[in-house]
Amino acid sequence: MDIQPDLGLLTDRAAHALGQVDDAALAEIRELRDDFARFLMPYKFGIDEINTKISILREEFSQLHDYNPIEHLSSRLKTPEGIVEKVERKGCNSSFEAIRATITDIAGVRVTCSFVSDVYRVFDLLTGQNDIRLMVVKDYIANPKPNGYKSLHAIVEVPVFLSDGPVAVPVEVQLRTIAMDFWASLEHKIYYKYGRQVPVQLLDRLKEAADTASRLDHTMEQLHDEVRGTRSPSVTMEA
Ligand code: 0O2
Repeated sequence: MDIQPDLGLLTDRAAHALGQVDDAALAEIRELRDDFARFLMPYKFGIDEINTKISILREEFSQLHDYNPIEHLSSRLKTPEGIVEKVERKGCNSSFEAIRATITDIAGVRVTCSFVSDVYRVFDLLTGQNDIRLMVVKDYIANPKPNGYKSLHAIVEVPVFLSDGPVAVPVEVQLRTIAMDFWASLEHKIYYKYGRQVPVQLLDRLKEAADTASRLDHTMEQLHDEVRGTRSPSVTMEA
């Protein structure tokens, strides 16, 4: 069955433009759309695999240690527009093969943890699994970006079992604390609001806010350890 676009949903201009497209070109566009959907499918499954692994770690940790190191788990599949923009920015060939080899953040999972030590613990537990291959690590916690951005980034390869055999799918995993996440989401909004030309004063205040967030992370972790009895109190209690 040939599905025709509902021209009633389009503006006159768009309907007119669509009317000029011949059948062969329309068939090519449909084929490209279907190829893109097929290309993206394993990445979606890669996200599912990593989400399952993180969820298992979270639940097991809660049961065994009565403590949950993972506050929040989210994921996203890069949109075709986002992929095309990155292909252009990187100057890479636009064949699916070249994209597969060059763009390693098509599948992305973000893990928000309570404390910095949890970030490294979850990273070790995930990358220590023997079906996971660690490809790249960027430790922006140990080495923050000049703007103050902090997170631990890992590109991991996870096997996805399709009907014609396994494929290794790269997934970008970003691990950060709640404070780092709060900072990064505001910085991202500001960056886009100003079309990437953020005023210097705002950049300075963002850097200050990143330093404040780091101190908060440090203090909260100290308090948490003291309350759990894994660290002696840093203040002397009055008698
Ligand atoms: P999205 O939609 O969040 O995925 P590149 O990927 O080429 O731009 P690189 O060096 O390969 O850069 O990747 P890197 O440094 O590991 O960072 C990629 C992702 O980390 C970004 O994805 C952001 O999600 C996040 N990130 C990196 N630096 C910053 C920063 O300064 N501020 C904020 N808020 N986030 C950052 P994308 O591709 O930008 O988009």
